[in-house]
Amino acid sequence: FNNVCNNMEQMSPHHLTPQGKGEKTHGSDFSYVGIDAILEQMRRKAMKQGFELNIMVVGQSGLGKSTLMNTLFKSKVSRKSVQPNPEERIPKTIEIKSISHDIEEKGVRMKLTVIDTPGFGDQINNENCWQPIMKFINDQYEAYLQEEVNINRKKRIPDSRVHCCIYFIPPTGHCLRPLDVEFMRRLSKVVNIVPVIAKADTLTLEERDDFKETIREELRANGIDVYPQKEFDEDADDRKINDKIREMIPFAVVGSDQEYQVNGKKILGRKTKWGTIEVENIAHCEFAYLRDLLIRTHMENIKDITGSIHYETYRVRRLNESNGHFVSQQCERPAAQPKANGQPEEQQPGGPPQANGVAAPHEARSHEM
Ligand SMILES: Nc1nc2c(ncn2[C@@H]2O[C@H](COP(=O)(O)OP(=O)(O)O)[C@@H](O)[C@H]2O)c(=O)[nH]1
Ligand SMILES: [Mg+2]
Repeated sequence: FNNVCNNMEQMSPHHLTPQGKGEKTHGSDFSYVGIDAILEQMRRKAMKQGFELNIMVVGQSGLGKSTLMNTLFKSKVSRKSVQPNPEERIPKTIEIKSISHDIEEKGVRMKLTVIDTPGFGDQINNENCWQPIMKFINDQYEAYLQEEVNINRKKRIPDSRVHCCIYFIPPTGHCLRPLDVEFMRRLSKVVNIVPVIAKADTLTLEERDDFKETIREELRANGIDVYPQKEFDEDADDRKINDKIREMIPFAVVGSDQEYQVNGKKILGRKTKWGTIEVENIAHCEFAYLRDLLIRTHMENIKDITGSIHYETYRVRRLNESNGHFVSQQCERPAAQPKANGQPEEQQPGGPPQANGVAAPHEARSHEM
């Protein structure tokens, strides 16, 4: 079957007659169309293009953001393939900074970009400290939009949009701070937020569970919709899987980039006087759940929601803005002007046309600049 595919690729287009594959593999079965082969086509395309994911980390300095990202790269997802390069290790962060890693596993390539942000809320007055982060996210949407509306569009638009923002909650064990609420309330409208409890090894198991429950309640009470958002579940299957995740959020994580030997096995862990915390061991902390959500189970969905909900909201609003501008200029001209193609231009009754026929959900998911 693969051989047939390869041969077909080398042929010139006029050789691509319907007999190509169906005839050979299903000689007598005329009802076979070959739809199942589309999966293989998609797989081959995906293998060629590789995958991309942009993750942003936000939280006060010292909460282990940089460490956790190192953990992600060094943990099983990437340990085999990424050469530990001292320059690539993430330094103490003073500005918003992106670092990309190319990871390859079983022939599948992935570009994982981490956007590390400086300590969020480190100042005495933290009013509006979410603004630079909001601006960064919107700037990436804008860059994508500019590429999209460009007459000479690139075949593949470089995607620097933030697909997901991991928000680090300090392990106080009490409740969310007003700052946490404010940040997540605003940012959850423009980006997928995945909250985590940082340095969960500083809480007892009981404190951890209580804190998680409290945070879930507070998110609900403040109307903060973190990823995976209920309203975007597509069917009952989605709902079942995502409900499980929603019951576990926020993940209580521990990060480390130190390797230790435990029972002859190499593990990433934190060695204490009382023993070693294995970060990838789900009996010890929930780092593995976070990694699985981001990469193994929900990566495509995280990117889908970024494109079809968050970016779309931004796009519709921006195009409506410029459309309004365009219409106001148009009103000064006579009613029917011949267009370049000689057809009279139609005036739309009832105000300005929507940029793409979609009503702008302004109130529901407003993007702030
Ligand atoms: N106890 C504990 N310490 C951690 C954890 N993650 C990082 N640290 C330590 O916390 C300090 C700050 O970590 P860093 O990653 O630079 O924090 P950032 O400022 O948020 O990027 C370092 O000394 C880390 O070794 C963790 O999960 N548990
Ligand atoms: Mg840092």
